[in-house]
Amino acid sequence: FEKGEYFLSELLLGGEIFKGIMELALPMIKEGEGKKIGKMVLGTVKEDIHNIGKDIFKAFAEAAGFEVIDIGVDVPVEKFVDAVKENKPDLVGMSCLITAGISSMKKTIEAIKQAGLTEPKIIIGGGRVDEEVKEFTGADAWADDAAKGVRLCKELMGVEG
Ligand code: B12
Repeated sequence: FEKGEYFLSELLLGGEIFKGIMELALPMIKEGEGKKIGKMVLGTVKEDIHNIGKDIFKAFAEAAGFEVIDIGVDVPVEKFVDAVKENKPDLVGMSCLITAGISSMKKTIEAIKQAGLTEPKIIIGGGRVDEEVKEFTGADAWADDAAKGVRLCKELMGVEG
């Protein structure tokens, strides 16, 4: 879409098709799986409504054996904190594609820590994240692609493979 080789509408439709395929494929991928390797609360941060990348990462994480509690897009700080309190996840995943979302991530991470919820490791992802944003926000890891994100989640959990 940025090089003009395909259009936004095709990306959006592609995202919907991917979602539909994963609904059919995930139960088959998960067949015969052992126990879950970890639990993750995942959402796109406040100010940001992009969901395509989050949903792709979620599908990759579920296929790898994570239980993912998806709390949606434009997620306020308090909703993240409440979801962490309620679900006691091993990991918190935050997706961010717009610059305004960077300060949302920082505020959310600070609020989670201030609430005494220091157990879960925090991974940020999406087009607007890099090492500098990781340092600024206080996250434990960052990834701008889903496969790398899942690898890092396993590393953060101390899981092999
Ligand atoms: C599609 C799109 C939209 C769609 C969103 C549809 C939807 N349902 O998500 C629509 C048209 C609605 C939209 C709206 C807007 N958009 Co928009 N959008 C895009 C676009 C073209 C593609 C994003 C996308 O889906 N990429 C494909 C996915 C698969 O990639 P991804 O998100 O990076 O995800 C991958 C990885 O990052 C990773 N990942 C993602 N999340 C996570 C989370 C974790 C934890 C991990 C580990 C990994 C991970 O896994 C994914 C697969 O590998 C980008 C351009 C770009 N270059 O990104 C602009 C872009 C993000 N949008 C932009 C803007 C400005 C907006 C608007 C503000 C426009 C406006 N003025 O209204 C609004 C947003 C309003 C808001 N408050 O959020 C800007 C942001 C600029 C900035 N620096 O802030 C961009 C960069 C376009 C640009 N070049 O200006 N947008």
